[in-house]
Amino acid sequence: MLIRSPKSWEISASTVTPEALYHARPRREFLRTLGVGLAGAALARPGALFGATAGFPSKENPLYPAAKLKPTAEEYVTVYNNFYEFGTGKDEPKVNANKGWKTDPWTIELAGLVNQPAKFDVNDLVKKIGGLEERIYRFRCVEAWSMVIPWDGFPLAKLVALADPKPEAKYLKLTSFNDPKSAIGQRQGNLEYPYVEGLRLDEATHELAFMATGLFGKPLPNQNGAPIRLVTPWKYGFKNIKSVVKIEFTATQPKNTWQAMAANEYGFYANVNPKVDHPRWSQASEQIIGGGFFASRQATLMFNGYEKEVASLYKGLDLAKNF
Ligand SMILES: Nc1nc2c(c(=O)[nH]1)N[C@H]1C(S)=C(S)[C@@H](COP(=O)(O)O)O[C@H]1N2
Ligand SMILES: [Mo]
Repeated sequence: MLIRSPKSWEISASTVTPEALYHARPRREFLRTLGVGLAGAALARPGALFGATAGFPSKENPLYPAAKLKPTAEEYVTVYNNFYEFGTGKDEPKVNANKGWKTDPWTIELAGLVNQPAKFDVNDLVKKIGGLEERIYRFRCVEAWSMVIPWDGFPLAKLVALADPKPEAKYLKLTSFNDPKSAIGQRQGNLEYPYVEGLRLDEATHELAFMATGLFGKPLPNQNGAPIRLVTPWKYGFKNIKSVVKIEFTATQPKNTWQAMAANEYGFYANVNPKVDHPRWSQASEQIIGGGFFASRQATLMFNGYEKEVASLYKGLDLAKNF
C-alpha cells in the first residue's frame, strides 16, 4: 500500500467502518451523519427547485418487483449523500444544493461519435423516450456502505439508441455540470471539476444501466443529482454520476474523476467486488445505512448481487487488475 499524505478530496478510511463511526465520533455527530433527527426536515422538499417533472408516475417494471428488495427509508436516501460539488460531508449536499441552484430547465447533450448529435431539455427527453419506469436497485458506495433505492427513470440503452453511435464509438464519457457560482465544492476545488465518468458502450447498453430522473416516485431532489443521473447498480457509487449535462461517445477509454485523482485506489470499471479490497480498507462487507441503530453489516455480493446479469460483460478480464 502506498503511503502518502491524504489530500482534501480523499475518502478517509475513518468514514468507512461502523467501528470508526462509533468510536471516533461523538454520538451526536454520528446521529447527525446518519440523518437521524433531520428526518422531518428531509421530508419537506422545496417544490420550486425540482428538476425534471415529466413522466411521473413511473410504470412498474415486472422484472424488478418492489417485493424483492426493501428500500432504505427516504430520509436516509435524501440526507446521507455524496455530492462533492456541494461539500464533502454527507449532510452538506442536502443543504448546499438547495440554496438556489437551478435544475430546471436543464439541457443534456449527446455528442461525439454519433449519427444523431442533439441537445434535449430533460423533460422533453423523457417524453420522447416514452416515459419512466421504476427500478429498485441495491446501491453500494466504495466507502463500504449500502442502501436500496427505488429509482424512476429509463434505460440508458434508449438514450444510446437515440444518439445512434457510429461503429468507432466504444465508450461513453459522461460529464456533470460546472457552475462554481452555485456549487461551493467547485469554488473550494475539493475535486477536479467538472465531475466525469465513463462506461464501455456494451456496459451502457446493458439492461441494468439506467438514467434516473426520480426516486421514491418523485423527481430527484437536487442533492441526489437532479434532474438526471446515471445508475449502474453493479458498480460502486462513484460511477453513478449526478446532474449530467453531456454524454460524449468516444473511441478511447475516458478517464473518470476519481481515477484521475488516485488511479491506484479507483479504477475505470469500479465493479463491486468483495474479493478485491480498496488499498485502505476491505470491500468484503458493508454497513447498511438506515438498517437499524446498531449499524447492521452484511456481506458484499459479487457485482453487488447482479452477477447473473453482468458477469458475461467481463469474461476474460482480470478483475483484480481491472478494478
Ligand atoms: N457529480 C457528482 N456525481 C456523483 C458524486 C459527486 O461527488 N459528484 N459522488 C458519487 C458517489 S461517491 C456516490 S456514493 C453517489 C451518491 O449518490 P446519492 O447521494 O444519491 O446516494 O453519487 C456519485 N455521483
Ligand atoms: Mo461513493
